[in-house]
Amino acid sequence: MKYITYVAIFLFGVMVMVACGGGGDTPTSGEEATGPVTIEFEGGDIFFDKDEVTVQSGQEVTIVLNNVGTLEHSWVLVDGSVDPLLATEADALAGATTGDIAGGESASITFVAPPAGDYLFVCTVEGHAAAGMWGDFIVE
Ligand SMILES: [Cu+2]
Repeated sequence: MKYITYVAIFLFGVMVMVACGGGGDTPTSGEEATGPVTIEFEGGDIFFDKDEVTVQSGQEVTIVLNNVGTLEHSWVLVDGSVDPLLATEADALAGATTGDIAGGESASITFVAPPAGDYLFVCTVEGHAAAGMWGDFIVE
């Protein structure tokens, strides 16, 4: 009797796992992979709180820059071939620039992630990239 009970419980468990596994998993994870994403940055005197982020090509990306310093800071997306120390707002891709944001202020920009590749985000305020205010923006 006991053995049969264990077998019955085991088979029931397998059936539940199969039923659930075939459910909504695939569409949900697909949506999450390409759905909009918001990435929040803290920028201060003189740093970003992140040095690398990764998004999906074609994904709608919202960047929030919270300037927690007293100096002006910016967040500008540029191609990976650009020297971050020489980058200016004119290098911004896909309209992805916050412009110069005063200390204590926040800004939010939304853009569509460019084709897969290696990009950079840079604070284009003079001297800030040289002090380390840039990082890798990876598009998969
Ligand atoms: Cu800066």
